[in-house]
Amino acid sequence: MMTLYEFALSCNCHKVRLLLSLLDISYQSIAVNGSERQHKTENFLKMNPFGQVPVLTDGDIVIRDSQAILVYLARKYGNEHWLPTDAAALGEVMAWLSSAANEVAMGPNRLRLHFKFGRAINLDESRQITSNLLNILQQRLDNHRWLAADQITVADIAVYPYIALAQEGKIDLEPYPAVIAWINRIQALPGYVGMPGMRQSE
Ligand SMILES: N[C@@H](CCC(=O)N[C@@H](CS)C(=O)NCC(=O)O)C(=O)O
Repeated sequence: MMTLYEFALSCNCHKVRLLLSLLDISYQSIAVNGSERQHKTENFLKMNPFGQVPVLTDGDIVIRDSQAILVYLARKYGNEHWLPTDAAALGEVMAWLSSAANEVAMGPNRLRLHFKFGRAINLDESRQITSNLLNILQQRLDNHRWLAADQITVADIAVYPYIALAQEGKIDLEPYPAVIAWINRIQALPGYVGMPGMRQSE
């Protein structure tokens, strides 16, 4: 059975939980104790030298990084549509996975860390990155149902949690109706699981 090492309140962990659930894969969850710094212990660092969750193990295979885990799960257990093999389509998915690790992490993620957990950040810079990101998402989703293709892919799953938790970063999504509609589409998927604090579909 697969094992997911995670923090309950981590969005990077939520995206993995979400894909596991959408793919109807059973797994064991190990709650890593952040306040006891279990993610910095020697044993944990053997799995992820960066000392971060999520980490997924599947037999002898150990995968770190939420984007990498989504790719692994999609290729091994998902249909082609989650992670296309066509070069151009795959490139499009990878571009959004990269945005998840960059703009999403530096924008909405940092704002949530600041307002929910008290982390010191450059507020102006994080808000600027977030506003630019949301404008780009709005433009894309205004005339497409999904981020990278005509169907849902891991790109949508990678970007989704921090956007659905925007309110925890004091981000107003009302100016971005296409983004709200996309959140609603994801929440309507069979097998969808959310996490506390997420925007709820109307
Ligand atoms: N790029 C990594 C980032 C992982 C990450 O930032 N994890 C956070 C929880 S969301 C963490 O473990 N923070 C503890 C630390 O960095 O010490 C991913 O996408 O998995």
